[in-house]
Amino acid sequence: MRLSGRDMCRKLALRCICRPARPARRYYTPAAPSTLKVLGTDYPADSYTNITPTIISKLSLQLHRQPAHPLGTLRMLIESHFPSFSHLSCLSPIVTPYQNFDSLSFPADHPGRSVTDSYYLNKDVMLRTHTSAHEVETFAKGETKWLLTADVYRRDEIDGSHYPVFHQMEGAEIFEATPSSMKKVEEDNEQLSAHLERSNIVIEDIPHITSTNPAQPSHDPRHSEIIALNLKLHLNSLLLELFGGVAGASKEEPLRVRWIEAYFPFTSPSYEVEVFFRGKWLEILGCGVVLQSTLDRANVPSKLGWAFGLGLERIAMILYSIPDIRLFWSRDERFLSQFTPGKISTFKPYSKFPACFKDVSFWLPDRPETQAKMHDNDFCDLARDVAGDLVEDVKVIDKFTHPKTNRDSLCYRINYRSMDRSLSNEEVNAIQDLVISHLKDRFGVEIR
Ligand code: FA5
Ligand code: MG
Repeated sequence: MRLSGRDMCRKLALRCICRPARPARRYYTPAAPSTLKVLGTDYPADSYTNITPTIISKLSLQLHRQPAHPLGTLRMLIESHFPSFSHLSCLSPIVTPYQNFDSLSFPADHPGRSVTDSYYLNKDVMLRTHTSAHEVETFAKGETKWLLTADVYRRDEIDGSHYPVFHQMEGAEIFEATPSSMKKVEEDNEQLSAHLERSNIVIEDIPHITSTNPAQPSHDPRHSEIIALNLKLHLNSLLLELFGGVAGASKEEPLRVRWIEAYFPFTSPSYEVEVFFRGKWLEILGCGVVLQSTLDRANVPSKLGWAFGLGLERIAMILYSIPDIRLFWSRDERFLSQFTPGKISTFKPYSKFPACFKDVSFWLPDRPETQAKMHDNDFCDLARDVAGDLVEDVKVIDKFTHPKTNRDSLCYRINYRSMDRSLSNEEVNAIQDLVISHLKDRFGVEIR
């Protein structure tokens, strides 16, 4: 059965912008200082503050700006595919909820706003959860075609393809909504189509506009079609350039790309793109025709255009055969010395060290109905904060409510594995003890 973008996100347990609403309530207040210093500035803490020392330590690393790092090379390769675009990559990750959500027409009750999903310095300042947070300011600066690469932050589950920090590249182009300018876009479309027809790529396309993925009321539907086609053609050519050489795109096995109808609060029509790689469809980007209200807010109401946001780790994991998302953060010379600027090479694993799992079962304290329970993301954040990148994944393995006392019990399994060395059982026990003591302090749980 074909899954919709939303089902696919659920199936893959991806944190997705189209996920249904979850209340923005929190359950504990960590013993936080009254101010916190982040990137040299002091911020007053409040009940929203949930950024952790582990996350703060990532803010200045800027992996996408290190030329030999796979993320740096990938950024440069994509930038060279769009030579006439402005290339931006130095914007601070600290933004306002207005930039991240309101400027993009997110509804007030969108789940992404909640402290369980996003990192807040305080209620007025947060870490961007996507590069789209900079759309309005970039269009307002007068940029009409641009790429913007940056680190983004989401509270999420922990496994081999999810990390609380990852990198996105936003791309956008806007045009005057006049017949002559639209004619130029159509000419561009013809050239791009001719190039793609000569290439070994199979594209499963969908109609640009449908009743469930409509053109915006303020747009001439013919203009919307032209813009959506231009977006698709640009992205198909990019994917062909990136994956064509590696994804088995031979005569026998062409590159397979599929377009899926999607929903984002800030584009319509909207799409997601998946690439078939090693037997699986992998979602690598979201995109669409920019909502006119975004362009109005940026003071360019006479324009219309497209935008996309792609996940750099997802693409780099395929191109370099990097098996675990934590590796991108490794400082180990055996990782870093494998890469040269501007060149994609296959990662050679320097042996996989043994894993060691530990379970922790506990009763949650009784809480009035009105208070939120501890969220899985709270547990993941705590584990990551105590044990850093030694945590490979975290799973809930048991959950039940006692039939008589009505108390909730949870059991989490933490899988520990170092990327660089073997861990001793004593070392892991000591870390697990620390996780348990933080769990008791922060959430008042009773260990079983
Ligand atoms: C967005 O973030 C939108 N801002 C994309 C967009 C831009 C839509 C412009 C329309 C116009 P989404 O949450 O699906 O959408 O993330 C986009 C891409 O980031 C995903 O396709 C995926 O490649 C990558 N991504 C998302 N979550 C993660 C994660 N936890 N780890 C690694 N990569 C991720
Ligand atoms: Mg998505």
